[in-house]
Amino acid sequence: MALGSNVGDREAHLAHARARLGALPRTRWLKSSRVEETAPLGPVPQGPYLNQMVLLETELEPAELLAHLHAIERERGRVRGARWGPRTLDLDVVKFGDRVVRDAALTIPHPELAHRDFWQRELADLDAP
Ligand code: PH2
Ligand code: MG
Ligand code: MG
Repeated sequence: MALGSNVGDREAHLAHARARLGALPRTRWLKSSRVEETAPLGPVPQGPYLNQMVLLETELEPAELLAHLHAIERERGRVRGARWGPRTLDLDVVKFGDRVVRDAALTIPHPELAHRDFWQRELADLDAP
């Protein structure tokens, strides 16, 4: 699960997300990566992000997990604006075990997975002992 924030109190948004993810039903917190400040990607001019990866174990289905993620994003005042635009909190499922999901609401693995250096670094953190 990837966390991102580039509006408002970015640390507080990530901390809220970690607390809520750790308390999801039928879900166990395993570990988290470093938090990195990253230059904004994409066509929209915006401020730098804080990004972090967390590893969870869950019995939730991907669509159930996604519904929780959207609720947590809304708790931090997330407004769905321009695609790739600035956001208080973004929670993306980048991998879900070996599951492959391709529907209108959710694509797993995340299409940007191979293209984001910081995600690769953060995933490596989760692999480290
Ligand atoms: N997310 C985006 C758009 N651009 N840039 C960085 N550095 N980090 C992100 O998480 C990010 C982004 C859309 O989700
Ligand atoms: Mg995203
Ligand atoms: Mg997202």
